Amino acid sequence: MKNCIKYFILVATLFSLGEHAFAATYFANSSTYPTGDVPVSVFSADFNGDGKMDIASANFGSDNISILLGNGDGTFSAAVNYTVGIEPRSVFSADFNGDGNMDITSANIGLGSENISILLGNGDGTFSVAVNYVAGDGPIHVFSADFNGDGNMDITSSNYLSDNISILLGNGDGTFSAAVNYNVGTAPRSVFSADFNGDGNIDIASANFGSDNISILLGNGDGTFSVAVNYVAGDGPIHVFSADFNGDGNMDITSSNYLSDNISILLGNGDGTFFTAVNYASGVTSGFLSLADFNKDEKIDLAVVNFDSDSISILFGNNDGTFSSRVAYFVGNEPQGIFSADFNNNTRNDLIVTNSLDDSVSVLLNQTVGAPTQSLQTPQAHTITEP
Ligand SMILES: [Ca+2]
Ligand SMILES: [Ca+2]
Ligand SMILES: [Ca+2]
Ligand SMILES: [Ca+2]
Repeated sequence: MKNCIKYFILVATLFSLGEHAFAATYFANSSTYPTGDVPVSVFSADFNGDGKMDIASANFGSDNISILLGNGDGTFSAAVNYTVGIEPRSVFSADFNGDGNMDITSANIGLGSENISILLGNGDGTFSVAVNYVAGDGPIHVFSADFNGDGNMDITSSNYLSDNISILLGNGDGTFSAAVNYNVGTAPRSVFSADFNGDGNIDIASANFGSDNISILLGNGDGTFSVAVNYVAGDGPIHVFSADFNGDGNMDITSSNYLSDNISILLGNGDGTFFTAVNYASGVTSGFLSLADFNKDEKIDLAVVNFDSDSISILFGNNDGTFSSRVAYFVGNEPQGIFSADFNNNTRNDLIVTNSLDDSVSVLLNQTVGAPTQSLQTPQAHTITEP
């Protein structure tokens, strides 16, 4: 938890560095790699400890995770697959047993599964056989943070069919306590954690596809959470993500809204409450989001996949809570997962996108011209890669 806070302070510091000349940004859709069947979610971390970012995709159609090791130049090794539960819809990485090796978790929504898989990393890019933990009904998304401040990474899942989230507290050895569930809105499609009220306790947000809102659950610091408070978003929110969009030190929220083709920005008041959503057009059937500084102006930007239009949209942030009009890039067929990291070690944030109909991932290398400055990774990546 302390590391999360440290990171958020780092973000605030980077944002305070001031204006930089705008550098034109574009992405080269440089390469595509095969994965398992119907990859719907992707995460990046350094699984083999060589300083080069690797990739994990959750493959809904083949009940496994594909691991593609990065070569550090934007290319990747062929996928190696690991079996998880039935119909994984989400993948996330953190070090669950504190051995310095990145581990993996997936949320498996399939009937007869409805669980969370844990695969411990061996540190060489290989993983143990999955161990599964019961969650609520229809776990569809998974996120990890330290909810009770004991230094062990915990897990939360959004349970699409039981309208709640599960909390599984980590024991620090790669095992987890039984799930405790908290009610949220209808058909929660994703979860995200950050400290929304600045009390040092990690809080949770869920994007509720069925009730068109965002649930906020404030953390008590002991692994328990307050009753959810809901905020209106666009229609059919799929992904919720948090960062400080206006540089006031308060964590803000964004959701991508699948049925209204836009994203919502909800600025945080710093006490766990949020302003009314402001929406920006993002593309047809917007799905998963990734946040990073893509044009190297040290203001956080937003990338989102557009399922039906086979594209992604980038909206550049102005660091005052507003965003530019979208710039679109075509990817493969029916993109679903997206994640930002620097895959070729040039201090620019690249993107990986899963093409669910093509059984592949596309690597989009950031071609921004301009003097290299310090890279700003996504909050998601930083929160989980720090020991
Ligand atoms: Ca690596
Ligand atoms: Ca580990
Ligand atoms: Ca808090
Ligand atoms: Ca803010």
